[in-house]
Amino acid sequence: MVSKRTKKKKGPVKVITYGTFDLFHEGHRRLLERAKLLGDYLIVGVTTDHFDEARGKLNTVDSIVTRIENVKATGFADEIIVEDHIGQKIEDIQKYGVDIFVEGSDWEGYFDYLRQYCKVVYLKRTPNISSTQVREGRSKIITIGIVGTGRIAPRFFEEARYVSGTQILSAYNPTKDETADIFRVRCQCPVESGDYVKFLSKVDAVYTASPNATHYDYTKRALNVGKHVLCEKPMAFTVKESEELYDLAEKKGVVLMEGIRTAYLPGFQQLLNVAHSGVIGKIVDVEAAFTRLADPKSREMTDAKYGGAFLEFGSYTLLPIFKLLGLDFNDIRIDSIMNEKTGIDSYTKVRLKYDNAMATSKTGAGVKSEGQLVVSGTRGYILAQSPWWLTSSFDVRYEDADKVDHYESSFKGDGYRYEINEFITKINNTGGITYKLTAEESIAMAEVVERFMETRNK
Ligand code: C2G
Repeated sequence: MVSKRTKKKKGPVKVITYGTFDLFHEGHRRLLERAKLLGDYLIVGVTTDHFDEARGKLNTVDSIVTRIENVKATGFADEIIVEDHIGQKIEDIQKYGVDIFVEGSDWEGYFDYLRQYCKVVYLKRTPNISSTQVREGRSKIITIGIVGTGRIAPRFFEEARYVSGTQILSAYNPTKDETADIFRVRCQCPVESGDYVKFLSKVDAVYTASPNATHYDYTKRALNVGKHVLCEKPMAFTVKESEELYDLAEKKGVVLMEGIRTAYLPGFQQLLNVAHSGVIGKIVDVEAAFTRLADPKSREMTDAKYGGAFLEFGSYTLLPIFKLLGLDFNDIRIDSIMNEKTGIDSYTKVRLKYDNAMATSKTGAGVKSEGQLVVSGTRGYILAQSPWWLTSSFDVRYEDADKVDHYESSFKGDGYRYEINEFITKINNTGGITYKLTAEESIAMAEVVERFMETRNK
């Protein structure tokens, strides 16, 4: 029986709608205009960057402030709110006493679950206009060539599909070997061999995914002819080389980014922000570990000069250390256990001492340990469990063991899409160096790499 208390609501008819409203266009304007006409009072929810990232919208151009201003400027919204989490629509409808929920017809059916709270209306989407089109019209498609058709290349190729505004045109491999064939067939993408200069001439940017030893050279040659470069880690093996590459990129006015995937993940960014926010007090120690029992025949397990635990995985472990404690360490100690047969370091511990803090990087290739990141502070600590370098969650813990703040963040696919997105965004909008991994941080990594190689060679 329907209770007599379910009576008709008095007052103005309230309508609510949500969107990113990036690069505000006629489709958005018409949606808001028609939404307003459905009632007396229109509430517009504008999404935060963080929420958009979580739902897979990676390349929003305008800041939330601009997006809100643009909605406001239409004059249709009586109230503007911010949408930052899943499930918020249900809360808002009840909180604001909403009568009608409106969304464009591209969402047809998707929000039917809201019908138990209010009326749900899908308005016909304005044809032939979208933020993606405006974005792509504003900035031309950036073509990328992949250097090296090894294991990472196909994964990178697949991830690039999720970033709009870019297209992988071809790959380069010095010889027509088996990896080149596998890549060509799997990705349906041409592979050029032999002439690197010719390959470079056809693309705007390159992603260097060749063996470690060749990163510097391929990167330098690409920068020299004015190509943007996203280079796999480690980009260089000495401070001099690393500095030279960043200077060259600046001189040529192109973007150079070191491809340490973790640096660009929303979850890792959140972890850094939480650590810096003071909730764990002053940061006193950062311990980061990455170990892998890789195929004994693989390059990282056999290349005595450019493979081994530290050169393969050290970029990951140094990243949170430099991000959280900075670059002014005053002492460094490097210890390795060498594999006598292959000549690689199978286990390396790097200890850094700062004025009032310390850090440890533990890497293993053929030695297994707990792969975790622990950031210790004066009020609590952050624990990110393996695989923390593909950050999707972490905990903040305190003296009171019952009190745990758990953070979850979106992590999609292999995680390469976030660095590709940052790369494309930099090329299109701002140029220069990303704050997510600065040239100074990248050069400091090369410094530790250089010291490691000196220590190892002794
Ligand atoms: N829209 C439209 N016509 C277009 C483009 C967009 O009617 N040519 C509508 C969309 O259907 C949506 C609104 O404009 O209702 C905002 O679109 P976006 O900014 O793309 O936001 P969207 O990702 O659809 O966010 O919580 C977020 C919302 O659920 C939807």
